[in-house]
Amino acid sequence: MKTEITELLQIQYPVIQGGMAWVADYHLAAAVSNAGGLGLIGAGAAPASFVKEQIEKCKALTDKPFGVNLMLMNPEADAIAEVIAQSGVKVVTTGAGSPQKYVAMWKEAGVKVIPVVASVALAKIMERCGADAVVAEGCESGGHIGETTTMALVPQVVDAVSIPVIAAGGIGDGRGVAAALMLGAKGVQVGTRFLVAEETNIHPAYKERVLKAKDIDTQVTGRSGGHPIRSLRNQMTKHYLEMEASGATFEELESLTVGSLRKAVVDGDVKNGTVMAGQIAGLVSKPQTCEEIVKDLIDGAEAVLKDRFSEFAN
Ligand code: TUI
Repeated sequence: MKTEITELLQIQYPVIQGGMAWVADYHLAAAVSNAGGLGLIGAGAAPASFVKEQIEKCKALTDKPFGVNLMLMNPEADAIAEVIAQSGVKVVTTGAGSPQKYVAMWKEAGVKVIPVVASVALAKIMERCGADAVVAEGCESGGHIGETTTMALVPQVVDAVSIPVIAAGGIGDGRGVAAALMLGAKGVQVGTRFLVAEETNIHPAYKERVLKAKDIDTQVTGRSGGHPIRSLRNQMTKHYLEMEASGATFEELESLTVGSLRKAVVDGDVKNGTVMAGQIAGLVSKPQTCEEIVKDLIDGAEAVLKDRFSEFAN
């Protein structure tokens, strides 16, 4: 499947793995890249030295292009941005803010810059400052989200910019990939389905929660503080939402979530930790290798595009 994104990134299929904090390590990134998509190392809240190490380890596992996701609220964001520019990484994606101040440095180093945006406004700013593409991420996604759904966001971003748009949020199989292409996207970013990949090194209890999740099992905490986070419903989200409704302070709410993603991903505490996952978790029902997942996304999209076309053509 050839698109502007496969051409831009020199990859076989227009499938980008989400840069999930604590989850997306070099094993996962290399496996997705080796499967023909674009794997990402998620810098999350990690220090720059850790990210540098991950990049070197990823290079040892794959000759294909891979990228790094820089979460802009990371206290070492400046240092990580420099590591990305200096270490021969081919692609950077960013989240939870505007990467404007790093774009010139990355472009000079030959890194393709793909900011994740949740609004038309930020997409236009990113295009103006030289981004090569944007990921338009709808609020079906897990983790830190915006306000607009993928179905509404993607075509509006596609109309607003002339760089290629990658759709994210709620895409978990070939039907989602086909729908994204119909909305004008030139590629997809998939997170939740890769949570349960065999190459994903997270606690088995986290994978189990994703595999068992139903359509209505995610909740959004933190709307009151302006940093909404989507995760699977548990004791933590219940307690958080009760406290939020009763007008708890920012500090009181913070005390519930400091270190809580690590608690779920590493320790497997899926009751008190934050089990970030998107609304498509209900569709994710079996663990598979990254190769199987990428193949299913692409074969599924091609099949449904052919089928639906013949169904509606007359
Ligand atoms: O970044 C994400 N998803 C994430 S980051 C993350 S790690 C984290 N952990 C705890 C608290 C906060 C973060 C988990 N999931 N997706 C991309 C994304 N970016 N979604 C929404 C945005 C966004 C939101 C506001 C981008 C920019 C923005 O404002 C830009 C501005 O004007 O500053």
